[in-house]
Amino acid sequence: MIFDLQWNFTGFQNCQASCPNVIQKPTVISMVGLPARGKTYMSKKLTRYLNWIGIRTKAFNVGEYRREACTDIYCSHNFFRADNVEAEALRQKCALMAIDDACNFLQNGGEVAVLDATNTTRERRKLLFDIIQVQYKFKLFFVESICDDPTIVEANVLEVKICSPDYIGMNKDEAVKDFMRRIEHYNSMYQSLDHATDKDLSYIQIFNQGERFLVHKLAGHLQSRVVYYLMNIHVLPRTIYLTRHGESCMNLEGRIGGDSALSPRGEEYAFALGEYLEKEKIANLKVWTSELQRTKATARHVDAPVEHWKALNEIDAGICEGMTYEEIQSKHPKEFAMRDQDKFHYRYPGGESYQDLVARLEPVIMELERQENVLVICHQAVARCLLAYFQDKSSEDLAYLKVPLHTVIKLTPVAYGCRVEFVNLNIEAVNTHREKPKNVQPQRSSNEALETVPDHI
Ligand code: BKS
Ligand code: F6P
Repeated sequence: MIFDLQWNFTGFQNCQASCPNVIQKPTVISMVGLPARGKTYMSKKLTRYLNWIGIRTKAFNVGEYRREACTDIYCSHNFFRADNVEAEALRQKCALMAIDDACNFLQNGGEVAVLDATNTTRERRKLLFDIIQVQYKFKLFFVESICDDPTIVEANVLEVKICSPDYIGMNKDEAVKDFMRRIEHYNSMYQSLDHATDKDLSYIQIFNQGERFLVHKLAGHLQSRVVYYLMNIHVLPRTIYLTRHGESCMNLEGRIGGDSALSPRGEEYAFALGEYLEKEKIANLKVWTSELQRTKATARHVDAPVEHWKALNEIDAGICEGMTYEEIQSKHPKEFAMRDQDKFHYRYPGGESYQDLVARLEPVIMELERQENVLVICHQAVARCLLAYFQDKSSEDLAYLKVPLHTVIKLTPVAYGCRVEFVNLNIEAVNTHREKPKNVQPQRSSNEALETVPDHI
């Protein structure tokens, strides 16, 4: 297959948020490792991150193909015995179906496919290489998780494996026992990636949940971003509190942007936020605000060290800063209509788009991944972008997420995702949410509109 201009253009469009000038070949990221090594955890988390930064990514879980293909319910670990010829044929078939779907995805605008399977034999990895790299000419990057600490493996089995559809109706101890035997079957055939044998492959080996890393033949920008991300994540229990500043004076007037002070009710919220966090009794809490006075004032009663991030400042509305939506609609009707058309990509003249905001917030997300308990005090558009990352929301939904004033969003990691609770601190505030209007009319592009019908006429 040849990557012609057509493909390049699509690829360019899809990844422009993260890498405006780089045109990349599609990549398959293939997990490697015994069961209960965090492969699904990494696959899902990486997929969520890459999609959020604007790289079209999808995970393909071979276990799900197996459960689909086996009409009978899962019976036991015996399915995974090395000498179970019939089952092995079925498992091979499922792997091939997943690879096929992954490659189809990449031929139809996808940029990264994550293959979530054990891939623990050299033979299976050779098959992957022959199809993905030789036949399709895609890039192939292996991510191997190696864990020799039994307490880590056990924590994984207890947290995610015994709740799997394979074990519905089985008691907990039996399920654990069965799963441990399943791991043993894989272990009897396991061949780790190896410096001598796999000298031409691109891969990362991760030991004991990121205690140590070995990176081999890193090939390109995407792979280095994947490695950087994996080196920053952790599995420690923690809570992230996300909130907007208390109601501001400009909120009261319905004006966007600016750097106004808190309203009296906003001050009340700042006080209530301090009380709420005191009750939560969070060890080593850190507070991050933007550089705007309304977020700094909202942090005033929280008893924890505060850091100010320029990257957390509200979306820059350019020529519309300080206006109400009504004023924008009357003074810049074309612009106003265009924003309703495609709110995520729309950039205010002289200002920013939500897409710009995601790029600006990427370092904040990376640092949040590294941290433990953090309270982030920010703004409506910024909070939508951060929440979209944690909730795995598409860019179409992102710009319309509901993030009301005077509400704390509590984010706690659970299994493969994140629990989200909205805690309203019961202090009245104006509503700043503007719904997407129904029946949005198709618009011409910005340049066209400006050339033919100038705004001031
Ligand atoms: C529930 N988990 O290396 Cl960079 C419990 N389990 C634990 N071995 C996990 C996932 C869901 C996460 C990782 C991991 C694991 C067993 C593991 C993990 C892997 C790589 C990195 C960080 C964490
Ligand atoms: O209205 C408050 C505010 O934070 C403005 O400063 C900002 O321009 C706006 O919300 C972002 O929300 P939306 O993208 O829905 O206009």
